[in-house]
Parts: sequence; C-alpha cells; structure tokens
Amino acid sequence: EKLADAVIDSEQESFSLLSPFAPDAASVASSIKYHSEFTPLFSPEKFELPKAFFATAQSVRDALIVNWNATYEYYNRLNVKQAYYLSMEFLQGRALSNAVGNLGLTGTYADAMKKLGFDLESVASQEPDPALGNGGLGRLASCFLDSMATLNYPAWGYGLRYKYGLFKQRITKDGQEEAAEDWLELSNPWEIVRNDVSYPIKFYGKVVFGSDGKKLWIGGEDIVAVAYDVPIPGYKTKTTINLRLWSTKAPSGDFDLSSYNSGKHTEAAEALFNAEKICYVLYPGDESIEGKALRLKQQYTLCSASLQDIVARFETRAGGNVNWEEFPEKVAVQMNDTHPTLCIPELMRILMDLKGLSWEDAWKITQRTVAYTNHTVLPEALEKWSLELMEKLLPRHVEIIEKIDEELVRTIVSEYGTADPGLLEEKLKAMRILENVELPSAFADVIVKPKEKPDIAVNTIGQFEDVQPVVEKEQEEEETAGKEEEVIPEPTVKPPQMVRMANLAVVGGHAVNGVAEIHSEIVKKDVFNEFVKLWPDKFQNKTNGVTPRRWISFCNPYLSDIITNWIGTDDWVLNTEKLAELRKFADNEDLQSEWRAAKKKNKLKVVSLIKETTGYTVSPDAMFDIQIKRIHEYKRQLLNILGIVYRYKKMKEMSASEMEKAFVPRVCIFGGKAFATYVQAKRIVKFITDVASTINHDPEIGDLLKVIFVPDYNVSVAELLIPASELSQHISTAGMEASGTSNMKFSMNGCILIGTLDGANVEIREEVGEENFFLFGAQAHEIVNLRKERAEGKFVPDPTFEEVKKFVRSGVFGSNNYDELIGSLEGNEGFGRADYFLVGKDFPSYIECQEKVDEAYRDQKKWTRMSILNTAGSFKFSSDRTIHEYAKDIWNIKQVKLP
Ligand code: T68
Repeated sequence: EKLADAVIDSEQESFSLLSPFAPDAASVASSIKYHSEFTPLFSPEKFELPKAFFATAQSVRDALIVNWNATYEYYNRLNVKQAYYLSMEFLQGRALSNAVGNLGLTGTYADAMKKLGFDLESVASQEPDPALGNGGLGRLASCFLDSMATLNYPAWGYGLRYKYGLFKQRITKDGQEEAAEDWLELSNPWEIVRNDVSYPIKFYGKVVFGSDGKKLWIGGEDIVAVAYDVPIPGYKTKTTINLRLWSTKAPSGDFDLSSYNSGKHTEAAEALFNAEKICYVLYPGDESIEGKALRLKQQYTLCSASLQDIVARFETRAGGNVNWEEFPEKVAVQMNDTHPTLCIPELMRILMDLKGLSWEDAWKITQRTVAYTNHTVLPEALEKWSLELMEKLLPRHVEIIEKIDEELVRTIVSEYGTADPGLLEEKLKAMRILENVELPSAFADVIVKPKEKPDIAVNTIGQFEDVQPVVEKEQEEEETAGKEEEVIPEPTVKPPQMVRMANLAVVGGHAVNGVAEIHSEIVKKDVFNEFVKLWPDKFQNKTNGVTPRRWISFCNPYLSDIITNWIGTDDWVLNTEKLAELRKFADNEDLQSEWRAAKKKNKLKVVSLIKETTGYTVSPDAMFDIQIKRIHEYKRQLLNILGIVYRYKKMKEMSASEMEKAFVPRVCIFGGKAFATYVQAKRIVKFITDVASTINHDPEIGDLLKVIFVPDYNVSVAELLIPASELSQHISTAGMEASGTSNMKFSMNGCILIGTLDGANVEIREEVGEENFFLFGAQAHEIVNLRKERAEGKFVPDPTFEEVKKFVRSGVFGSNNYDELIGSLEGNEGFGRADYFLVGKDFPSYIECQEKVDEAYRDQKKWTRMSILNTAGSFKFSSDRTIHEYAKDIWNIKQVKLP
C-alpha cells in the first residue's frame, strides 16, 4: 500500500524550499563562512576565490546530503525496484550552478555571494571539470542521472574515480599534446568517501573445488574498492540520487614494513601502487600487454564492486528473508556499452559460488537483470579481449563464459540443425562469444575448424589496426631441433582467440538497445542480425536525449528567460513539449530581435573565451560555425576543414569587394580531443591548427574568415560554445554516428545544423522541419556500394575536390605536404583505406550546401525564424523522454515520490 501511495505518474508536485540549511541569503552566507572556517581546505588568512568556491560547494553539499539520506532511507523502507546505470565514463561537468539551479536556490546563492563580496558566476567558474569521461557516451550517462533524479526514479550510477581522468589537451605548433589532468589536486568538495563501504576484488589466481563442492577462486592478487559517493540532485524535487565511484587501494597490511625498514622503500610500497594505479587514468594506453591488463582490471573492478554492492543492498532490503528469484524484481542493471559486460559472468559467479544457486537459476536471474546499450556499429570498435589474457586475470569468469558459449552453441545447433554444415558454420561464426576457439567437446563432430586468416583487430577506441600473427613458437623449435642445416619453416599463423564482449552482452542480457532510430535499425540489420533472428523481442530503440536543465536553462539564461516570457511559464524545463508553443511566434519581430540579442550576448562571451585561450580576436558579428566532438575520421573534421580551405582559396582568387559579396563572415570553431595513440586523428588536429594560423594571419581575409581550435574541449567549454552557435556541423559518413547528442543541444539552443542523414540528425530534421536543417551527402544505404565502386576505381572525384587537395599540397599551410592525410583520401599505397569515410564523395554536395548556408544567413529574419523553429522543435530530445522509455520498456521501475 505504501508503495502504491508513493508511486506517482508524471507531473511534479509544486516545489517548496528544500534545504533546511539554506533558506535565505543570510543563512547561506553564514553556512559558507562556517565551512571556510571549520571544514577548511586552505589556510585561514584570506577568503579568496578558490576558497570561496570550495566553501560554497560544501554548503550546497550539506543540503544534498540531507536529501540523499532521505531518498535512500525511503527506497530502503519501501524496497522498491531500483535501476543501476554502470558506465566506465561519467562526464558530469561542473556541479555548483547545476546543484543550486536544481535546488531552486540560484537567486539565494547569488545574493549570498554578493554579501560575501563575490559574484556567483566567477565563484562557479573556479570549479575544475571532473575528468571522468571522453565522449558522448559519458555525457549521456550524466544527462541520464539528472533525468532519473528529476523524474523521481529509484536509480543509482556506478563508475570509477579516476585520479587523472583522460588528459589535458594543449595545442602547440606540433598539434595536440597530452598532459595529466590533475582534477582532484585541490580535492573534490562534492564527494563523500564511505570508508565503511569497500569490497575485495581479486585478479589472477586459480579455481579449485571447495570442501562443499563449490568452485573456489583462490590465490592471485587482492585489492580493495572503496566507495566515493557523489549526490545528484533532481530539478525541483527532493529526490537526490547517488553516483558511486570506486577507487582502488591495497588491503590493509599490504604495506611491507620490514622491507621499508631495511631500506627497500619502493618494494615495500609495491602492492599499494599496484592497487592504486588501476584508477589513475581513463583509457590507459593499451598497446602493451600491461596496458591491456590494466584496462581489463578497471572493467572488472567496476563490475565486481558494483555487483557486490547491489547484492548486499538486495540482501539488506530483504531483511532476513532473501529470495533470489526476486532479484530481477528489485534490480535492473544497465550496461553503458560493452565495457561493463563482465557484469554477466560476475553476477553468475556471485550467485553460484557465493550464494549457492544452480547454473540454471543463476542464469535466469542474470538474464532478467541485465540489459545492454550499444553505442557503435563500427566493427573495429566492438570490444574483444584476448582469451589468453582473460584466462590469466579472471580464470573463474572464463569458465563461466565458456559455459555460456557452450549453451549458445547448443541453442544454435538446435535451431539450425546439422544438416547444412555451411549454414551452421556461418551462424556459429556470427554469434559465438569465443572467436577462433574449437567447439566445445560435446559438439566436436558437428564441424568448423578455426579460420586460418586473422581478422582486422579491434581496439576499444575504434581505430583499425592489424593483428600481429601469433607464431607457434614451440612447433617452430621442434621442427628445427636436431637439424644440421638451419631450415626456417613457414610459421604457422594461429588466429588470436578472443572473447567478443558485444556477443556476450547480447546473449546475457534481456534487452539490447541502439541510441537513435537509424542506429537501432542498423544494429538489427547488420551488427546483430543473426541474434535478431533468434530473439527478435530483445532488440529496441531508445533515442538519446540531453537534460534541458544543464543544456538550456542553466547554460543559456538569456534564451531561457525569453522562452519563459513568451510561453508564459518556466514549465518547459520539465515538460519540453511546451517549447513547441514558440512556433506560433517564429515570425514575430519582437521575439526575433530579443532572440538575436540573446545570441549576441552569448557570442560575446565566446569572443572572450577565444581571446583567452588562443589569443585570436574574432568578430561577434560573424557567423559562429562550430564542430565540437571527439576527433575521429568518421566524424569528418577533415571534410569541414577542407571546406574551409576551399572557401579560403576562392577568397584568394577574388578582389576584396567580390569576396565580401560572395561570402558571409564566419568564425569556424573546432574543439575536441584526439585519442593519444590515434595517429590520424592527431594529424587532423595539426592540420586544422596549421590552416588556422595561415588564414588568421592573412591580412587580405580579415574578419571574413577565422579558424579557431579551442584547446581542451570539455563540458564547461561546450556550455559556452553551444549557446553562442549559429551553425553546427554533424557531418559523419552516413550510418557511422550512432546518435550524436551535441546535435540535440545545438538545436535546443537555436542553432541550425548542417549534417548528413545519420544518427539522431534524422529525427532532429523530422522534428524541426526539413527547411530548417541543411542536409547534404550520401545516405547510409548507399555507403557499401560507394565504397565498392571506389575500390574498383570507378569513382571520379569532383574537380572541386581535386582543386582543394592540390591547394593543400602546394604548401600554403606550411612546409608539411600532408601526404598521410591527403593520401588517405586517395587510398595511396601505404597510407590507408581509399577514402573509407567518403570525404571526396560528399565534398561537392557539402560545398554546395555551405553556399546555401551563406545565402540563408544573409536574410537575418529568415535565419532567426529557422533558429526559433529549431528550439521549438527540439522537445523530443529531452533525456526525460528517454529515461521514461528506459524505465518502462527495459527496467520496469516506477517513479516514487518522497514524502
Ligand atoms: C558515442 N560513443 C557515439 N564512445 O559515438 C555517439 N567508445 O554517436 C552517441 O551519441 C553517444 O555515444 C551516446 O550514445 C562514445 O562516446 C566512446 O566514447 C567510447 C570510448 C571507448 C570505447 C568505445
């Protein structure tokens, strides 16, 4: 009954003041002073900016702790079903403005700051961006937490507390340089370390039978995962959910005092370092075997600590009355991509080896609990692990995975029979979890030898690399032994045995979803087609979304005030459908001029950012044209910069007055990190910055064209750039961008998109209207044929493309002739893949589309109308909508209102 009372349908109750600690500006100010004095992080003499930030954050945290405690006390009491979102990345962004905004205390805090002699904005800008993510997948996880809390869903996030995060990007004359990002240097005021919440994690060792006949995993290396909790407040609700981040350390007692006292200081602390280094860096380089092992340890730490914690909570909430069959009725685990797929064998291990369940029962429970979100269709980005490495590091899990694989083989054989060995071989090859591994002995006679040739290998970031063949050493030695003349035998190439994590995730979970309609279709048609034939009901679409709190309301207060005034309520922050009401004012001149004025104010902020970070001065009257995302060949920053080069070349061929007639002034802004070992992506960064320095210093060009690479792109930079954007680029090769989420943020902020029919662009265009979207390029269904034609030498490049490449090679942008970059577009031997991403194919239609952009921008009334209609049409892309869908279709959880 209590549960039924608490479960609510959708509307939020009207909001009342939440925090007993911060009811008015005076008490907020005194709480801040209190923290600066009694929970100090700095010396006491001066109350200056960084200190003001930390004390302010601590005062907000007090309120969050009260609400956090109330939230979980209530969930514990009702024992409601809870969703757990597991992700290797969370890109949280700064928390202060977001927290006071969600608590409804922005005004109060602004007044309190004034009393203390500061302004809230400069205090908030002291906060370092937490460096716990890399791309869209990580930011999506953070948007989801905001929506889950806001919508009062019982939920919880799990991740890792990386000490250094990804890296800090510096742009030098050599392109991108990476440095350690020490984001915790001054401590993190939002986290609460739970020294009493820690779990043992084991690596290596061996599996034996215990005296009770159960499997025991013993020996090896033991470490401990400790919980750090970050409270996540919902908007206009008391619900405050948890992001629990694990940090690793050695078990107490592992510090070797006698070695230390005998002068062997490094050896004495070796175990401490070995444990702590697991959580140093997000995506440590994995070219070495040590690097690979470290990444696998990270993934296993996340899965094991989180599941031990979830299982413990399930047991506590059940009181003395544990019924394991109820586990999936109380717990939903969502795996953000394949990185947490070890959850499947880990939950099996816990249920069987520690709780004594049978394989059958444990399997049913695991499958009903776990679900998997796919974020990529690039075959080389589908994660695989070497079986050999995994066997060493996680011997018990490999036993379990082998058994899951065997059960899968059984299902496939019974579905397709053995009458047609060719067909069966094909099915097994597509679906088995273990790759290049002999069939389990029970099926030894039903066919299939491991294939002879290695595939293109995988690495987790999505670059292509060739597999190093494994040469069978012993065999080689045997054959040469005892022979007088050295005969070097042909090495036998043995394809590497791999564990395919995506296949494991599909088999072990009850739901698999893509992140935009077109992506989910590709997932079904191509990536997991064979699985779809077996289990069609598993596959779903959940189009991504972004939180309108951070991505309009807080980052764009000018626009938000205008929206609220014209719609007549600020309800749209919770019910984004209301944004559609702007449509009827799209041609209203008053709205249009307010709209343009807001954009201008946001642009002025970016003018300062650019000056500060790059030294360049840009005009706020030029069109701000932005592409910000991870640097990746499929995202085609190269197409954008070649388009700019083409524009520059045309300008150089014109007189000053012709130029001004032909082109609208633009500031073309790039931002994004290239993964440290992704050589081609780093070449692209270098090329962009070279082009920038030539064009920006060309006196004939002036304000007509500027190219800016904003260094160290992160959430805070995005919060400044997106509100100031007028055109943004989402120009991936069709079929390759799973969804994109910045496209949604740009559209919400009244930016017009230029893009291909890819990912969520397709749905955005449908919602905002095709006349308010600049479309170009080949479509997803044409790509395979286009590549084939290219390989057969049938592609005839457009003269504009030849012209732009020649111009680059002529040395205008420095002595570098960019052979590797330009060569990759041509498929020169040794340089790459014959323009795999079809930059050359799409170039002419891109250039033509950019001409239409210039034309449209000249008519500012028309442009502003398009801009308003983008905001008005973006309501579908709130992560609130997405989270409602996950809650209903995958997690089966209900909203619960706190008393
Ligand atoms: C992104 N993926 C997709 N991956 O590229 C993007 N991958 O289209 C989508 O909108 C977004 O996910 C959210 O669904 C990523 O961000 C990674 O960052 C990544 C990192 C390591 C390994 C694989």
